[in-house]
Amino acid sequence: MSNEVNKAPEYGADQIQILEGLEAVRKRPGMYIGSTSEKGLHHLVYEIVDNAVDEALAGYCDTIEVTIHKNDSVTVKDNGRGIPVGINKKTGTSSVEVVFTILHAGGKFGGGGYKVSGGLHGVGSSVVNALSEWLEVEVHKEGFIHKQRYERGKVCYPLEIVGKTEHTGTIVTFKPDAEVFETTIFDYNTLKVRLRETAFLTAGLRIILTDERGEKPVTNNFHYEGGIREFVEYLNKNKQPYYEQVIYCEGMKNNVQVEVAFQHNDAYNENIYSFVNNIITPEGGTHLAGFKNALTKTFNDYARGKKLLKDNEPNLSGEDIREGLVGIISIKISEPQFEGQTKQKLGNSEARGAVDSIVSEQLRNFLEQNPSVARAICDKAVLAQRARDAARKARDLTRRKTALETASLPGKLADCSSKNPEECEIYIVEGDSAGGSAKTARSRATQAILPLRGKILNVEKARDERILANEEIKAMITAFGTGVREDFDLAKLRYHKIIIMTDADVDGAHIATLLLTFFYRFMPELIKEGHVYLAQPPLYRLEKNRKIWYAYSDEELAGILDEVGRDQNNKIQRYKGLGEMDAEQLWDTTMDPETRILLRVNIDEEMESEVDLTFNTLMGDQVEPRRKFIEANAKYVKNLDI
Ligand code: 0RA
Repeated sequence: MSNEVNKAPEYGADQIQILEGLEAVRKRPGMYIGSTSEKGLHHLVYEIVDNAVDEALAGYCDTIEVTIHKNDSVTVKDNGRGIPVGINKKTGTSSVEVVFTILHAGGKFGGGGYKVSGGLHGVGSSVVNALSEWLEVEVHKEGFIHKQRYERGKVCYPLEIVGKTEHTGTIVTFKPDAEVFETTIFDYNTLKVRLRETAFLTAGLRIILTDERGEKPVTNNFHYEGGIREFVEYLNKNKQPYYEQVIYCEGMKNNVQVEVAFQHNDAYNENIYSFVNNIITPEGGTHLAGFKNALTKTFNDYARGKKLLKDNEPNLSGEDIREGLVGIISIKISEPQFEGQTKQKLGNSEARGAVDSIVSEQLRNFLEQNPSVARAICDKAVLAQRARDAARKARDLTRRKTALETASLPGKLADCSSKNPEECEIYIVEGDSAGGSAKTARSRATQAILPLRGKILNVEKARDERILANEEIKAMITAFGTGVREDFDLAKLRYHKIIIMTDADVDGAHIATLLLTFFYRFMPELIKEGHVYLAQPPLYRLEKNRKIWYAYSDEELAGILDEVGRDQNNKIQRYKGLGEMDAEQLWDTTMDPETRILLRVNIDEEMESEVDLTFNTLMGDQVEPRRKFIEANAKYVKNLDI
């Protein structure tokens, strides 16, 4: 055994500073991992995984195993070279200890010090350590197993040798500190979505996720030799691709490593996800701008050169070319700069040039070599251009018309009397009869009712001009007051709560999904800012000895029956729809702000690619995934009114 490794810990000046560093993390965890909510909790896992991914990017690791244990601790195991175990000259401790106890500059969310993948190992490990009840690291390296344990960031014993090994790699197990986090229970699906994404972004890397908490372990194995090409195929799996190949460009320029993959499908919306150092950039930035510019320019040049666009015809717009486009842009850059209010937008100008020039050159070659694909995309763009022209003309017409009619509110809307949007809510109600009851039941001052007839148009399957001509959709847009897409203005929102109230059955769930899809595609800010809710009508009414109970699930009904006794005095009614409730019942169970249950719909920006996929899965014919989605994406909020 080496003496070096077994030196007693020294609590010199450096050590004290170290403890103060990790104390700072414990005092203001949000600064280092964003938040102490469920989101921050999951970030702990990503921090450790990202270090192992760096080892994979360096070419030394091909498998990462992530395991959630029964006691809510998590193990991340990689087969890389292992964190160096030698003594660090500056601190006199092992490098492993340095990695886990010294706070590296800035911290991921603290002022500007963003993390860099591909080179700077170990950033973030100390933050995870500081925020864990305990953390154990095992390094397999140079024939030995080296181990160290920490509790709330403090070293329990110096790195010690605990056995022999023939392998190399790093195994980190940690238990998040319940004193720090609002919850310490990991959500399998959240980790699954993120780790699948990480695997797509790192071609060839295998990530195995296992959950040991249930009766039987559950496991997922992510491994994509095709990398982001397979990511595009995955995102397009529920759609009809417009041509067979996924178009792929890669290269390195100005110290920016660029990878782009895309493919059109026969739908109308565009879905491009951009990443910097494997981290999603929900607001895009220079890399995305470079890609869009290259695409627009290259296709216009090609279409002109091949006379697919006549001299007197205008250029295709970027939007025309991107209709139905699914794409991934992944760049690696050593010093990313993030801008914008949420620091989610890439600002480095060299990224724009690098992506633009690599995509322009390689796409031009691709189009020359694949004329039938090139032709198909150009034809699609020309069609999109014509449709957009027609839509513009139609919109101009309606704008002029509404100007004359002074933009009147829809006739079916029973508006509330208050003009203060913060206290106003609008119920979007399935069916005229339920709409009638809701109008009678409502609190007129603050609750508006908009009944919808039948199913609304599926916006996944129609072009904008048809969608915006649809009566139900027009009624919602006018009632909300915000406008849509680039005209959207949240400040004009007339109701701060938009509440979808549909029957508690399969059709109701379908209508709710159609509405959510419409909001998501045309006014996503409504959902992101937390203005959209689902009402929860009861499933059962129980009457016994002139007393009444309502149950919102089978379990709840069973609970109530256990309490009141199961005998023939029970009168149980199962509601098949809102229409079966009279106004008073509807008020008591579903609309009274004092007692109702609302589910707030939220979208995690980090999960957007999955949300998008879910939306088009949901638009298929299966009912079960649709219900599950709605349940998973809406969080219970009771008596939201402050
Ligand atoms: C620095 C240098 C070397 C490896 C690592 C860091 C390393 C860090 C982590 C974190 C998680 N897994 C990791 N695997 C490796 C190279 C050491 C050498 O050259 O032997």
